[in-house]
Amino acid sequence: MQSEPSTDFSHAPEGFTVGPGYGGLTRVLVTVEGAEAEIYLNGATVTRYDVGGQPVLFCSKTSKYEAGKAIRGGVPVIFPWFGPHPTDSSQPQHGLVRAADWRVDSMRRLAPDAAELTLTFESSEATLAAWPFDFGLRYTVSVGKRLEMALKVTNRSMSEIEFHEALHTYLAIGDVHKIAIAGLENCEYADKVDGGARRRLGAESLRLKGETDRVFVNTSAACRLSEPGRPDVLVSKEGSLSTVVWNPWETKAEAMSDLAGGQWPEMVCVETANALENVIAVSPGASHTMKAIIERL
Ligand code: TA6
Repeated sequence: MQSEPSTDFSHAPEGFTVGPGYGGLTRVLVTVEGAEAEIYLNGATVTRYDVGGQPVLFCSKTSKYEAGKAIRGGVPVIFPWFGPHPTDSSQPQHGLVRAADWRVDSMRRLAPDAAELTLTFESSEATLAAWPFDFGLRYTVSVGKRLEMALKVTNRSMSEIEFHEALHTYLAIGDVHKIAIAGLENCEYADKVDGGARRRLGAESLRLKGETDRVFVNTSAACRLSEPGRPDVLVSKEGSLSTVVWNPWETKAEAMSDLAGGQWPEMVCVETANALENVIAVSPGASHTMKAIIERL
């Protein structure tokens, strides 16, 4: 059963401002000492996380902000399938919730430099028509010196559920040609730029030299993103065995109306995920939590 949506935000704790953002979509602005974040209820998308006034996340200047449309950038939430639906091409790419309307469960000020927003999403007739299982999602976004995002999936159906998921994190960078990503050395990956061919990264950090779309499997390692002249960013995780690295490069990016305009070198996705063989199975009544932690070092 869906509870009534929280729509009265007049008593939001200090540091939270709820109101219309781009496109009139409801946006929660969270401001704490040293950091600020914006979260849209459309898709529960964290679109901005700044530390000391500097953006850690990338969000496209040409993103759509429309109910029911995915926001291009920040951290879209992907569940219960990753990428195209495995058997039904009429289903939306990347699952059912990244453009859905989420609800505010709670807003908590924990300390002068820390605050926490929890959003929820429940299965409905619409989701059951696409994926025949009852579920509840609880998504907690903690804003402070680190950005922590925890997605808890509870199985409310009578049988086991299996799913994929991702926190499709777009990181802000200066130039994709100059970055290195450490942490995936010797990991196996599916190369989606080459039909999903299985490969293994060598003993070196990952450097991007062209379109990159790799699903690294069986890895719980943190990734450290570095670029000359900028502070490193650490992406660590819990409850996740896949890490996806994506940049569409010029030709594909310029063909995407919500990413065009030469912005593609300023982003790289390092995604905390469970994809491919890292499927998650949850018994009736049980839950699984996946957490991504983003920290500028
Ligand atoms: O996570 C990488 C990926 O699955 C790519 O294959 C890619 O096309 C991307 O996500 C973006 O997908 P979207 O549906 O947002 O255009």
